[in-house]
Amino acid sequence: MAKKADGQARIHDQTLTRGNGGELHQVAEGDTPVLTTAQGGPVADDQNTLRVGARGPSLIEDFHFREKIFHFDHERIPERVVHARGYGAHGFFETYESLAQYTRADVFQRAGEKTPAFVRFSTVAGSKGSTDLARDVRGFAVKIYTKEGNWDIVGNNIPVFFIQDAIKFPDLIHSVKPEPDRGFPQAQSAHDNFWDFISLTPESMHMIMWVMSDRAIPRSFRFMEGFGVHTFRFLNANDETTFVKFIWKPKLGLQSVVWNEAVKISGADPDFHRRDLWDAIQSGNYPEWELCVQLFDQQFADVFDFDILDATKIIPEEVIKPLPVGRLVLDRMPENFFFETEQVAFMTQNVPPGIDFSNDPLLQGRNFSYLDTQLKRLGSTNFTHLPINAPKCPFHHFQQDGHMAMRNPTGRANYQPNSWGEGPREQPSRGFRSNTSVEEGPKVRLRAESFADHYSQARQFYKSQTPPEQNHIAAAITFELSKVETPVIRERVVAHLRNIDEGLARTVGGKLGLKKMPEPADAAVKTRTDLPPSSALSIIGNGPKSFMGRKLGVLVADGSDGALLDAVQAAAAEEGATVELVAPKVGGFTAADGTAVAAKHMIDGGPSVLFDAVVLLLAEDGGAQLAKEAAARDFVADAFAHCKFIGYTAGAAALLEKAAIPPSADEGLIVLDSAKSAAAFLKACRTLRVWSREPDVKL
Ligand code: HDE
Repeated sequence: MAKKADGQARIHDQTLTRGNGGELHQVAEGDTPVLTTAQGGPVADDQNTLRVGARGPSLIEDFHFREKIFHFDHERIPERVVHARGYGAHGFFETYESLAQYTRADVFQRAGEKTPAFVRFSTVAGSKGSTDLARDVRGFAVKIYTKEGNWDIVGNNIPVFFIQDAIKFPDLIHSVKPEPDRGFPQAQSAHDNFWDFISLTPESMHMIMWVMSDRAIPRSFRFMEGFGVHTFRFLNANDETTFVKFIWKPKLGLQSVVWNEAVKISGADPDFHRRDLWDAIQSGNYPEWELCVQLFDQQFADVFDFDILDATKIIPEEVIKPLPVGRLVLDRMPENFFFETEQVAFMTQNVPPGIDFSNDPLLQGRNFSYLDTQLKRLGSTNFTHLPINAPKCPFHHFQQDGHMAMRNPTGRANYQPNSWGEGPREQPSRGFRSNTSVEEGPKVRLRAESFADHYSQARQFYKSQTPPEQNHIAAAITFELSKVETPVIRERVVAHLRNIDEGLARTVGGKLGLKKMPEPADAAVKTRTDLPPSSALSIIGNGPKSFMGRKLGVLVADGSDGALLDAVQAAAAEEGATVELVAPKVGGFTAADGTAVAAKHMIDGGPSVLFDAVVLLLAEDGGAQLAKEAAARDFVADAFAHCKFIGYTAGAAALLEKAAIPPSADEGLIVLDSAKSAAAFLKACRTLRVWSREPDVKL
């Protein structure tokens, strides 16, 4: 009998018997628990409603039916107003060294200590059921269950944001969500409302460079960075403060897909990112990130080129080197998606003693919003009673009652001070203390002048990209604006681009077919051209050092060389990569030596966009046969167009020819004829893509 963690048993081995009407009933026997109503009453028949005669009307007296349908009708809770689509996993955070010098946060005191954590990754704009590969920012929300309360770093995979003040958030989100009159497009920023808002909001320009870059189409949650975005504060035991920014760096390096691939993945596997995380954790390949901090003091803040309270700015890693302080490992999937991932409630205001906020107006607004949203979504002030949200350290307070109260406070005292000697008391020495910075000034609605430069870091980001990445940014903006139906909006965006990079503006303007370039947008502060490129900003420059954690798709058919397949699989295992076989039939194929081998996908269900590199392991007959099949030709043509490494046997010649790929087109096409060549191929795959091919494929 399979047991669930909560002690309930799953029903799987019941006896089948025939009911009165001849239909099959499953009857509990032996250890199998008896099906009951929610009130615990045993159920005799779960197949038929109570009715008058076999063909008569149903009776409202049927409390079992009524309860079952009532509960079903209320299964959905409101989806998150943003970040609705997400996927989570459990793990732990391990502290490298004591950071007592900077913070008294308990989680940073002892080297080697492991603290439980839960992470939820998400897209922002799409509904709960939207595709994983939408062009979008990814949420990267981490809850660390420290011994002094939950610490949530509710971050994104992009270190800056669209707006500088929280009051603009509803406008931003309204503009990107489906347009209200027509109810579309879903999970897309490529439409008039979004670009209208953006073109009228110059502070968004730095973020726009990031979301139009490949950062917005990651290959996997496992291969993306996470950022706390805002400046926070550390407070040590003496209440001395240090400013801090948080960055998660993936152990397996950065990787994204290309846009044409993203579009096709959305069709082939809308759950691509979920499945990837699930597969990795279930197979024991636990994803890992290093937590890095950028630490600085007021003196640095005073001289830095930009305002450290402005969430549209980064502090380049070359200016303040990120210091690794711990690692996050995800090693367990939730047992139930709804119970944990859907009900988890992250809140920026969840900080333990030793961590505090800065005056970033975006962060201050968020600290208000996240508590509010939990009540709407989870329906009760008691959402902290849910196991996923409850602290794992002891907690005592006098909050009581409310909807769905799950705790049973005992004793007479539900207030303090009290004369009964009961209940918890404050502890000034251990408790949370805010930093004591002196704040004064007139009550105003005013954006600081130090927030006024909207283009310099946008330019720095663009200039820090490799040529293929710059091309992708231009292509993405062109694509998005091509979906914008109002010409003046397109022109306004190009006018902003002129303040970022003239070449980029001209490329986009040219590809859009603008008759005449617009004047550069009015800028409050002239774009700085002296900011040095930052190599940390490029994905290609921060890719993996091996093919570890990546997936190889091997196209096989009857007659394929089994020994060579073994060699490819061994070489992939050596790299730490996984292999999936794609065959004309999912039942598998018969290798040249007569062995029957099972496949994971049939060709239609396993297009090459699902893999990081592919092998065409075909005998001559198999190659000739597949050359006639559109799905097989697409498999090869897409792998080539997406600049992937392609290993192939001589038998694949006909297929390559039909897919219009010259066999020795470039160094990414590698002949496989021995175990040695298989190993060399897998080694070549480490660079992931043959970017030199891209100008020729002209996607
Ligand atoms: Fe959020 N955001 N946000 N956000 N956010 C929410 O809280 C909000 C912002 C982020 O996996 C909501 O529980 C405001 C920046 C993540 O459950 C809501 C502002 C960053 C998640 C909310 C921002 C984020 C959310 C909706 C402008 C990156 C998903 C559901 C000031 C640093 C967490 C919920 C999860 C979710 C408000 C801006 C990250 C409505 C008002 C900047 C990763 O409270």
